[in-house]
Formats: sequence, C-alpha cells, structure tokens
Amino acid sequence: SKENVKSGKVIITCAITGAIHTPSMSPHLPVTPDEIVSESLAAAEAGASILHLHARHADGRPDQSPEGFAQFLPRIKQSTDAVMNITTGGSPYMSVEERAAPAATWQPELASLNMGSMNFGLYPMLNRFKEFKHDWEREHLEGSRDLVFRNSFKDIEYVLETCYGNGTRFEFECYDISHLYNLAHFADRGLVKAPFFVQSVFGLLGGIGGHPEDVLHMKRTADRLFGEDYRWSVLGAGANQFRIATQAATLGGNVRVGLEDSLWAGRGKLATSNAEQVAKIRGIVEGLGLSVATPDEAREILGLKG
Ligand code: KMH
Ligand code: ZN
Repeated sequence: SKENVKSGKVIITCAITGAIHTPSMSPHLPVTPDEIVSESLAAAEAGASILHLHARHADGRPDQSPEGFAQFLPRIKQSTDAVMNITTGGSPYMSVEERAAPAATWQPELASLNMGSMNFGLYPMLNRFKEFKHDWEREHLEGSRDLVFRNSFKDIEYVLETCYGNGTRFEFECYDISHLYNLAHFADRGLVKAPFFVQSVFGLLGGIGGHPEDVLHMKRTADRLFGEDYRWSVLGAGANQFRIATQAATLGGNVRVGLEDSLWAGRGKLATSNAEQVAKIRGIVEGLGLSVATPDEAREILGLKG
C-alpha cells in the first residue's frame, strides 16, 4: 500500500483498554464506563481518528455483552467525530458467537476481525507482574499456557455474516504472515471487499515477532498479495510499540497505539493515559514530516460508511 507515501497522512488508531492487560498491572488502565469515555475522548482530542473499543466488568474482567458497550458507546459518539471500532476479538477465552454480538448490535463503521487461529501466550507477563487484586487476573495469565485463540475459517465467516450487512467494515487483525494469506483467500471468494484495512500485530507470543525484518516481511507480503487494494496499519505489543509504529510510519503505514497494546510510555515508565501515547506517536509522525489524518480523512482512506 503506497497510499500514505503519496498523501503524507497517517491514521492513528487508539485501542483504549482491550482484554489482555488487567487492572493490577496499571492504575491507568480504563475499566469503568466513565473511564472508557474520558480516555476515548482525550485520545480523539490528541489525534486518534479511530477508537478501538472493548468493554469490561467492574472488576476489570472482559465484558462482551452488547449492554456493556451501551454504557459508553453512545456517550463517546455524542462527543467526538472519531470512527468507532468495536472488537469482535473480545477475549481469546470467549466463543465467536459471544464475540460478534456487540458489533452485530451496534453496527459500527469498523469492527475488528481476527484472521487466524494461534497460541496466545500472555503468561510471560507473570515475570513482571506478581501482585494481583483479583484471582481472575492471575488465572487469565496462567491459563494462556493452554490457550488457543480460535479463529477458524467458519468463525471468520460467522463474523463476516453477522456484521457485513450493516455496512460495517473491518480492521483485519493479522498476527502472522499466514493471516494475510487467509485474508487473500476470503478476498478470492468475494467475501471481503477492498480497500482492506490490515492491522498487522507484532510481538505477541504465538504470532510473528517484533524485529524490523518481521515488519518488512509483513509489508512485502501484503504488497504482493493486495497491491494497491489495502491500507496498512501496525501495532507493536508491549515494549515494541513505538519502535514498530515509527518504522511503519516511515514505510508509509498507519499506526495503532493505546493501553490495549502496551501499558508503557517509555522504558519502565507506565503511560498515564491513552492520550499520552497518542500525543507521543503524533509527535513522531509530525517529526517525520507526515501529518495525522482527521476522522473524515480516515473514512475516505478506508472507504467507511460515514
Ligand atoms: N489485542 C490485540 C493484539 C481484537 O480486539 O479483535 C488485537 C485486537 C484483537 O485488538
Ligand atoms: Zn482489541
């Protein structure tokens, strides 16, 4: 995808809370609806044109009920023009039916779509985080020693069927090279339409690594499979976040940041908000001589319903 090299516009997505990190890891991880609303609005204000959203229960456990999203989604939409992006990944511990329900109900402009099955190793975080307020947090990490994030071809079709009719388009989450080939397969079958918004995920245990060569290999493969028919975005998990985002911006890609993907703002320094990460990547993007896409520019670039 050469789009951003020509336009100089970079889309910043902010993933506000996710389902990977847990409240004991950072006091800044948003959990309650009020926190999700204020973090989302501040991230949009700082330059995020897309907000990738998950819901949580009061104790921080992932909540994938449509009602969970009702607590914050209308409030966010009312106060910002940013593009709403609802997860269909939920947590890797959930069934695909449960995962698709919020996007099917709320019919957002964007929903995530995870493009393949994989091991999902969260347990290395036990090396860094040892004290947990809730039992579920430790189980969530320990349980990942035997966790497969299931996204079979039928599961992917199920998400497509429940969401496509609503005009929802997708953030295709690709954690490995094979996931690009899976997307190409669905394109061949005519089940997905260009331009494809490919979110490549680097550095999650079970997926591709976070080496600069991994980023290049992902881009070269996507270029070969999709040519001008895709828009490339990257996210680096954990400490990889800014190095990988910067590499991708330099190569003409878009970037995703947010506390879903990394709790950090620098070495050993917790980010105090999502907006802090957005402001930081915005400074890098602008420092490279590029500019940040507005929500309407992002809609145009990605072919969203608006
Ligand atoms: N948690 C990220 C690595 C989803 O919500 O569908 C990818 C993600 C998946 O955001
Ligand atoms: Zn997510």
